[in-house]
Amino acid sequence: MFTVSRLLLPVRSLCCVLLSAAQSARDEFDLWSSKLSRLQSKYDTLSKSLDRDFGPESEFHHLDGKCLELRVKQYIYEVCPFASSKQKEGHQSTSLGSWSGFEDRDGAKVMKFTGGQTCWQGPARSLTVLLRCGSEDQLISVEEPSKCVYEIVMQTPAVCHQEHAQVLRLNLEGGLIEDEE
Ligand code: MAN
Repeated sequence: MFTVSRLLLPVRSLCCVLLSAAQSARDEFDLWSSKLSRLQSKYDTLSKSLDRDFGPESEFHHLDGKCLELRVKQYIYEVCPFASSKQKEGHQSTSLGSWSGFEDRDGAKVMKFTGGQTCWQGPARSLTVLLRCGSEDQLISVEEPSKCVYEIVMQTPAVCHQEHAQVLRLNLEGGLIEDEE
């Protein structure tokens, strides 16, 4: 005998099949869309890094993401090349400026940080990092030649050239000769 419930049975199971197919399509969509956004953010990070100036031979690349510190008197100075700079005292942190790029000073490359915390009755703090050849990345000294204008000397192998190597070799050879005498 024909009943309405017998007719509804296949319709109900068809409905279940369709619902579960729709659910798995949604799950798959979510999975791929999260993979896509992860790839997008990796792509953004990489293309930002490619856009940045790490020097003609990428000699400054190893400093990206690195921060160097130096304690002078009550302050700790922090320089994060390509990012930020700070003057820290206890729990307080004062911005000395954000990365604004390399500049040329007297024929040498310097790192500039500008737009830091405004000085009382003075300018926005800014920092110039003077670069010297050295075997390790290290901050050497800090000065404030005028109020809230800072200068830090940093040594790094990134600025070492053939001439530096030659001077080292000559010094070493000189030392060896003296030792023999
Ligand atoms: C703080 C520090 C100093 C700066 C004065 C200016 O004490 O940031 O380096 O000279 O403020 O008022």
